[in-house]
Amino acid sequence: MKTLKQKLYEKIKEHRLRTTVLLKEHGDKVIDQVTVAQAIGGMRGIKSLVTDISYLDPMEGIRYRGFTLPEVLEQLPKPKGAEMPYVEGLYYLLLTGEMPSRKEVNQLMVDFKNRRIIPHYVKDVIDSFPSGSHPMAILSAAVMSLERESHFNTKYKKGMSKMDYWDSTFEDATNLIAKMPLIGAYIYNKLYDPENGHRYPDPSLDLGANFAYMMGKDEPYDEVSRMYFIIHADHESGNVSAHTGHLVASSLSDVYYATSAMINGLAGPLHGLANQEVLRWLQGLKIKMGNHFPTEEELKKYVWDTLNSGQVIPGYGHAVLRKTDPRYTVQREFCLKHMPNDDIFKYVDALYNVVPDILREHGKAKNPWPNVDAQSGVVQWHYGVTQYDFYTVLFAIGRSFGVLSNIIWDRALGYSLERPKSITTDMLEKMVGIRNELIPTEELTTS
Ligand code: HAX
Repeated sequence: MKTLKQKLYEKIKEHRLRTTVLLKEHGDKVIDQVTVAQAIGGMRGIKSLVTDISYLDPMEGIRYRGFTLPEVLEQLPKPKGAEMPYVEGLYYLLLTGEMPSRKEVNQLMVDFKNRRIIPHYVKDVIDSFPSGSHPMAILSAAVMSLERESHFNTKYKKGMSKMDYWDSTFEDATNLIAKMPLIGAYIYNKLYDPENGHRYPDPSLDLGANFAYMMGKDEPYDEVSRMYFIIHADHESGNVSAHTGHLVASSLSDVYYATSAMINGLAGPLHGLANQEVLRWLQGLKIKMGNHFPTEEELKKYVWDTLNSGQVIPGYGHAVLRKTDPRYTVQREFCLKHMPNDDIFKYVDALYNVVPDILREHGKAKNPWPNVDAQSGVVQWHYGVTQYDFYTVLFAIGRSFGVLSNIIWDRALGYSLERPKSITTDMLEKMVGIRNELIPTEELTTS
């Protein structure tokens, strides 16, 4: 049986030809245009990134390598009797585009287990953070401290062919992915459960179950972890975390620099941090309601009060999606099955019935439907992870699977250093005919 790395190399050799033909024979064909609104408005919708790992359809939601989330959850191999598949299998799928067999996943699990050691200095870095530090800042620094382990850097310094970049990047990426859950669990225990203390990994457990064990959480938190890491893994390449990882890696910074940067991008409240914001907002609602469950009118008032004070409704809206996020739906179904009477789930459910109509009436958000973050904190809270500052760390562990798979492929296909062109507001005004003064032509054309 071929290892994941051997299989990946076969795929890389096939794919390189496709990219070469596209570049050499069709490199000057136009695939998109850019409007003023796109240039000022965060480059929404401009087709300017290429990835085969995942694709986000506005109406359907995410597909990993062509598979919808329900298909991924159904078809990836699972531990005996489990509902949620092995996360290790997802890595195989993202990298190769093929659903792995149980044997292939077993082989990969051994590889992951061999890489799942965190050097002592990483723990020292975590331990040395001052109190009040956000767990995402600690995670980012912990990942950064591992940079000295980079195989890519060592080989690059010795002189390495561009055709071999992918190989040491694969080694770095797989080492880091295997360590991320351990780092996350260490941060959790350090910040919130020092009495339980640090647990060493259990070699008999898969990545998700071992994470649950190291967090000190009982079943079905292993299922929750597998579900969580899988649904957060990738959302094509333009979102802030994925794009940051890709951008930083495009300068040939190694995966430790790129992943730390990805984590920093994810830590914003408009992106990954929205999951903690949702819980904070829900807790605010609960406190306001005292001992009773809100009526529909009270819910509507809470939502309107948030909007009228100039804040966004966390967990709703999306830059690309125009329907309920399938990642929300996967978690909702899990809640309906395992925790239908959970107090906070009832709030989330009740809000789902009022928020979309209010956002429509409010008239700003292009997408009034819930995104992944509207549900994810609720599941964590139910299983005892009530420290909502930590939720984005869980997102980051999941997201590293997609970002790192992309970086391996970027290196394999020789994707270029990212360098879009900026222009000044004066130039923009001239281009649309607001100003008539002449602007030197070279300023409009140089790169
Ligand atoms: N509540 C209130 N207003 C909202 C809104 C919401 N949930 N979503 C969008 N809007 C507003 C925007 O702030 C914007 O207002 P201005 O014109 O005053 O700037 C307007 O509607 C148009 O925005 P849009 O085009 O619909 O959305 P964007 O692509 O600009 O932004 C966001 C997408 C996800 C950032 C946005 O919907 C938002 O702020 N949502 C709440 C935060 C959130 O849940 N973030 C997580 C998103 C999923 C994710 O990335 N997870 O990691």
